[in-house]
This record gives sequence, structure tokens and C-alpha cells, in this order.
Amino acid sequence: MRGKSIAISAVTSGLLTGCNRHQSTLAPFGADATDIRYLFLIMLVGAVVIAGAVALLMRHAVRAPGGRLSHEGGMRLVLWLGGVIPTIILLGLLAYSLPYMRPRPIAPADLQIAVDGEQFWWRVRYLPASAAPVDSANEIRIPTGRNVAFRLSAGDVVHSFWIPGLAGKMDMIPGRTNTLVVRAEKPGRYRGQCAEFCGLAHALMAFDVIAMPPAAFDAWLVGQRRPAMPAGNASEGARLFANTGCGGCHGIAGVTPASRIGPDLTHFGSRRTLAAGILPMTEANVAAFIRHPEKTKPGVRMPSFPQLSDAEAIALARYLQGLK
Ligand code: HEC
Ligand SMILES: [Cu+2]
Repeated sequence: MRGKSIAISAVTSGLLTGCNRHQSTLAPFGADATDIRYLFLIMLVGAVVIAGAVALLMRHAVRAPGGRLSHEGGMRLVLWLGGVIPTIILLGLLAYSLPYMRPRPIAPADLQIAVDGEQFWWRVRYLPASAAPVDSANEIRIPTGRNVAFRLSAGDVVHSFWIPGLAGKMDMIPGRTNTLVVRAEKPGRYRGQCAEFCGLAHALMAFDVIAMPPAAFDAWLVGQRRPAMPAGNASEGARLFANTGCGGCHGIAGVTPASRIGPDLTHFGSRRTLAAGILPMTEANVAAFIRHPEKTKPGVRMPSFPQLSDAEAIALARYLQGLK
């Protein structure tokens, strides 16, 4: 018995060390995820109490001598414990949980962020109420303490937008825009993930979420409107980018037209991760990804460029990482 419980606690603590605070519904940084955690704890306590009561009742029934309960008494017990009481409990829980489903209100002055799911990355466009839109990809920054409306859609197949620490999931459906209004409460760096199977690299479709104090966020968004490093266009990497046709798919503000097929790279160098939250942003990773993206992501929609030499791939990586 003792050996067994030691084994169980060893296994569970092993599993729990796999938990992190960056992507967890149990470590919320947003108002809705806090509600969800609270609801989860209430339901968990309720479920444990009910399961415990049923177990006790069962033990009692098995041990009691036969014939103590008449047929009618038995039927009445089934009616109450199997029908009336569960109905009351479930109706009570329903009434209790319905107000949590009311969407957060949104004002015209609130920031909107359009996010499209793409196989297997995220197209991001900030739509401030009183300024021009800003394109980005694979990383989402939001201010804390303000309501933000995500306008969610998809470019190809159905995806699902999920930032576990912030709010519940919402489907991203081609040809339709779903709105998810959220409010971050704590600054920090978190993680989101596609939550609907969308193809071969579905599990490799994540993104970074950065919640920032409002003033820092506003300053950051103003900075994003400037094209990154216009002076760097004379480098070897810039020349390769132009001559290899990268600009046909990737937008760099001030250099190539807005992205249609691949992620926007205007401020690529300021992102912490590469390829939709999958690899750390290092020169070696970027260079390797450019030559053989399919090695990181099976089924990726970017062609490989095996004809590039090591030096050329590094030059491209340097150029792109310089775009801050
Ligand atoms: C046919 C379109 C296409 C071409 C051409 C193309 N790419 Fe891509 N690229 C993509 C797509 C699609 C992705 C998204 C891959 C994913 O994460 O699923 C991508 C992703 C990337 C990323 C990672 C972006 C991020 O946000 O992490 C980099 C860097 C990149 N491409 C560089 C290049 C370079 C350099 C070239 C030229 C040598 C190039 N690409 C040519 C379509 C293209
Ligand atoms: Cu997806």
C-alpha cells in the first residue's frame, strides 16, 4: 500500500513538473481564464463530494443485510437519488455558470487585433481605433488592464485560437469572423496554441503572447509602424532576399509588398521564437529553417531552398534578424 502511494506520487509529481506557467489554464493572467479556473475548482470540489458520497452509499448498501428495504422504498430511493436530486444540482450549476458565458462588452475605442489561422502559422494585424493597421505574425502583444477584441478568422482550414492563461478557445473559420474579447491582468510572456487539428504540422502551430503595461504597449505599437532598418537594404542578405523570391510570399514594410502567402517579416528580429512558437530565435535556427523548413515542420507551406550555401543562409538569417 505504502509502496503504491509512493509510486503514484512519484508519477504525478513527474507529470506536474511538465506543467509550466506560460501555457496553463491553472496559472491565468487574464480575467476570463481566472473565472474558468474558479469554475473548474468549484466543479472539481462538487464532483469529489458527489463521488465520495456515492462510494459511501455503495459501501453501506453492500454491507447492509438483505431485505431491509421494501420494493417501494427502493423505488423511492432511486427516484430521489437518481432523478430529483441530480436534476436540482445540475440546474443549480447551470444557473450558476450561465453568467460566465456572457461576452465581455467592447467599446469602439478598444484595440482590435485580427488574427487569421494559416497552415501552420498566425497572421496578425493590429487595428487601433485611430491609427493605421500594423501587420505582424506569430506573436501577439496586448496591453494589460484594457479590453482587447480579437477578430478571428482563417485563411485555409478551420483552426482554433487558444491562449490558456487568458481565455477560453474560439474557432477560426474561413469566411467568418468570430470575436473574442479578453482582458489581460498580469504582464508577462505566455504562449498560445492551435487547438483544432488543421493538418500535418498542427501540433507545431503555437505563438508567443506578451502582455505589457498599457504605456509600454502604446509606445511599442507606434514603433511597429516604422519600417524596420531601412538602411540595411544594401547587405548581402537583403540582396539574397530580393533575388531568391522570398518577397513573393513575405512582406517587409518598405521593402516588399504586404505578405499574402507567408508571415510578415517587418519586425521579425524582435520576435523571441521562430516558425510559430516552435524554435528559439537563433541565427543557426533561422538559417537551417530557411534551407529546410520541412525538417522543422512536416507539411510546411514554404518551399525548401537547398541551393543556398551555408554562408548565404547565414547572410539571410542575419539580415532578417536585423529587422527589429
Ligand atoms: C511560397 C511562399 C514562400 C516563399 C517563396 C518563402 N517563404 Fe518563408 N515562409 C512561408 C510560409 C508559408 C511560412 C510559414 C511556415 C510555418 O511556420 O508554417 C514561412 C516562414 C518563414 C520564416 C519564419 C517566420 C516566422 O514568423 O517565424 C522565415 C524566417 C522565412 N519564411 C524566410 C524565408 C526566406 C528567407 C525565403 C527566401 C529564401 C522564404 N522564406 C521564401 C512561405 C514562403
Ligand atoms: Cu491550426
